[in-house]
Amino acid sequence: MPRMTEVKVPDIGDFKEVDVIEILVRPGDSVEKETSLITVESDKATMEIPSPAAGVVKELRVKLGDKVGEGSMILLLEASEGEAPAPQPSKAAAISAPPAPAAKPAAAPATEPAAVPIARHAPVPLEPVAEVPAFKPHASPSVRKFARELGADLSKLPGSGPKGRITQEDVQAFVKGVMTRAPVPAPAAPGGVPFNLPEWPQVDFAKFGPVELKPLSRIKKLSGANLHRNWISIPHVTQFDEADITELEAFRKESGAASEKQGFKLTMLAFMIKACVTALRQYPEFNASLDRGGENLVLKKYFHIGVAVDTPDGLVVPVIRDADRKGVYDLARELAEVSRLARDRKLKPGDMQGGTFSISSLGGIGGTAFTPIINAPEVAILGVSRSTMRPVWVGGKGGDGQFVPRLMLPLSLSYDHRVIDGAAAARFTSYLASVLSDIRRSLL
Ligand code: CAO
Repeated sequence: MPRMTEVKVPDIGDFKEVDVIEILVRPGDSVEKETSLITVESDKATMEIPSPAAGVVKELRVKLGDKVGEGSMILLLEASEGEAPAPQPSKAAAISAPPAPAAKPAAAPATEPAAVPIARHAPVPLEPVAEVPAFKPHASPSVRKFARELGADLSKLPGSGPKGRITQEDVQAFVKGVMTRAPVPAPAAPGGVPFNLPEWPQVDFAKFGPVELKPLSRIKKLSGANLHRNWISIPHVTQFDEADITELEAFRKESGAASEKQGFKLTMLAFMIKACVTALRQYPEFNASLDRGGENLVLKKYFHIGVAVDTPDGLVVPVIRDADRKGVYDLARELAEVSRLARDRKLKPGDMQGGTFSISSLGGIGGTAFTPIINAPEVAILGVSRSTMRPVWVGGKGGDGQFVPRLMLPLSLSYDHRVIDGAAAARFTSYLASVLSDIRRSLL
């Protein structure tokens, strides 16, 4: 039988109230005994609160910025079978916990009597702030350990956490940046200097009015670093076009009842994926990547389409695999499923890998056009904006044409100009628009 354990803040010495500055686990995470759960900070020290037992985190009872003290609930833990009930740390033990300069909580010797395992549960004080030299980067023990393991020099990292603290995401973004920089030649300015920009303005915003500090989400920090890299290292051009989807929308509405019975919507996006695959088959250089040296194009014979999903934590791009082998109902069902997983934060890293082309649809929200950023190492991304009913001049070059109401869908295709020429991009969007205007073309 699983047993629920209430994990509380142990004795934290003289401090009555400390701030929760990092939450290191999420519901559903499996933790080992001693895995750090949260980091708290007083005006003198930062410390991590380790788990008193192995198990699965069921429910978090703290959030960033909360003030906690001894006995405050941190989380509910479903202890693994065979785990002894977790004793609450005593004051004496917490006080006697040795300051641990290394990130790892002090491991108890195997011979330690079972009755006094408290030292293992005691918070692990980090370097007291007062002792930190001015130049020493500010980071928690686990972040220092993480950086050490990856060989990242903390003194080179800007911290995005409160008071400039370096977070695990900062280290990840830094390492990712270093790893991905090599294959992509940095754009050189005249004189061979990659960038020679003035320093970022340092402004004390609070001088001009009240402000509030809101930390960026983990997803935003990670995707922000990638978006920045892609934006500065790929020469983007965006081709705008529009597709007449009057018939397609009528067909979608007619066909929607069957999917609604099965609990999902037959969305326009499912048809977009289908139409994009048809266009990608016709123009294979859009379903490709540059190789590491930037001298060859790797043409992919599979069609894995990334779809940008807006979540409360930021943008994620799950990948619909083998979209060429799926019908629109299957695509619509899968889209509903990945959007749900994305919003519930349940996507796995593998669900977001292997894409060959991406679609970003803001059509459900609004706007007439935008310039999406290419999801490297892909070479193109299609932005879709809101369709509108508009008068369109139809037929009659000799004066016998007329304006008719048509449902027009705006398309914005950003492409890597190192790989794709403007003419090819215009052909791609024209062809895509023709497929959307007559979806039977995707059968051909
Ligand atoms: N024109 C007009 N209406 C549209 C439309 C379009 N191009 N696309 C969708 N709609 C309508 C839908 O029909 C739906 O209407 P009903 O509620 O009346 O049925 C409504 O807008 C909402 O659609 P949706 O957003 O739920 O579904 P979707 O399949 O269009 O999109 C998803 C799914 C996951 C892509 C979307 O929810 C999403 O997250 N979009 C944001 C992506 C994003 O942030 N991109 C930015 C990247 S660059 O920073």
